[in-house]
Amino acid sequence: MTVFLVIIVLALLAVTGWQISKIFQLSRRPDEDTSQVANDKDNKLHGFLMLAFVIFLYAITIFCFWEYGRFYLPEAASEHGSEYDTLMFVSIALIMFVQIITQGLLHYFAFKYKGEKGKKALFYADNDKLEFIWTIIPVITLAGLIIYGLFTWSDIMNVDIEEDPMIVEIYAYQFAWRARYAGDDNTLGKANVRFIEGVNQLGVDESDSYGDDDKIVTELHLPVDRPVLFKFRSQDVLHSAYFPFFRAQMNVVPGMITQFGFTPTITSEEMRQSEYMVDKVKSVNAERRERNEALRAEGEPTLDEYEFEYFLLCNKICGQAHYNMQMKIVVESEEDFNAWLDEQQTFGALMASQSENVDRPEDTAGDGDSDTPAETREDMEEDENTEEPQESEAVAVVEKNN
Ligand SMILES: [Cu+2]
Repeated sequence: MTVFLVIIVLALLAVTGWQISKIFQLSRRPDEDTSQVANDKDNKLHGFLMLAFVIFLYAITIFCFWEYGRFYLPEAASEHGSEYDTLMFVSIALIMFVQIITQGLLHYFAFKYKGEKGKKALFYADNDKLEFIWTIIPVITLAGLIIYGLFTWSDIMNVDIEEDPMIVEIYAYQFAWRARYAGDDNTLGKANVRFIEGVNQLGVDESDSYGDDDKIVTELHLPVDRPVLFKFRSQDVLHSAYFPFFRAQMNVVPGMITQFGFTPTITSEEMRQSEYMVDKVKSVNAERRERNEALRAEGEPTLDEYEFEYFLLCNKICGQAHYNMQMKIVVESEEDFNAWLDEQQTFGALMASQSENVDRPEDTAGDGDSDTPAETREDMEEDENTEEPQESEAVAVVEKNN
């Protein structure tokens, strides 16, 4: 019944609308132009609108640079970073220069040559010289940009092994990072997700003696001015290791090892003292203090004071807690770095402590590692009897079970 009434009301509304439109038609002045063809007045209006639109476009561009320019990253904290920034700047500057001129001309011509009664367009077939000019200039410019980009790319991506870079493994899993230092031999022990068990979170192969002096940590420390070669490995899904301050990013792919090398040039402390960071920290803390007042009024826990740290972030949406997948990076002097690294436990010592704990079953504290997903550990235990595991197969097992 209700449906029927609604249909009747809608039908009556439609009839009313139709009748009203008829009244409007009848009440029109007889001399009014009812033609669908644009007249001079329409063309003039649209010509001005075209001009107004391009002015709006330029105004909003200038506003965005003015208002949001502060969100640009500060000076790059790695050796290749300045090369990268220069390439970015040159490309953007060139594109913007051409864009501003061509967009402006497009709208200006639409305004200048707007339709007018009696005006006729000129028939102009072609002009070889003009066509040659507007083809050859973009070709040369683009070729230059591409060649410049390729040289920069190969410069950044090719790691010079002669420079003896420090080898560090970056291991990703849902939803955290681990770093593994290669130890005194600067060679990482072999690893495979099938070996993940107990405290062996990264699946380091115990039978490979290169792994004994490896050190697994939850915070990445880097000595300033020393080349580092990162080897990336993922336990589960695609992640992306993103080091914004060092202008570096590399996909972390299950079943394969990817790599990226860079040399950090600015220590965490130096970055903290830089003018850019002092201002930034000040403004973040001013905002936090303001928010804290509101939070206190609501009886909610307040926010801590912000202090700058470098971070490694995940830049691939890899699951629910992706947004929080980060690892602190500390860039420090060689001495500080060595002192910190000396304090870290080696993989060999870690495994020895685990077997001691197994001998004394009453304190199996080593297994309480909450960071390794429990289901993954169980999967690994099931697959233990397979010899010579293939990494890709092992990954498939983990993925299937996730
Ligand atoms: Cu991730």
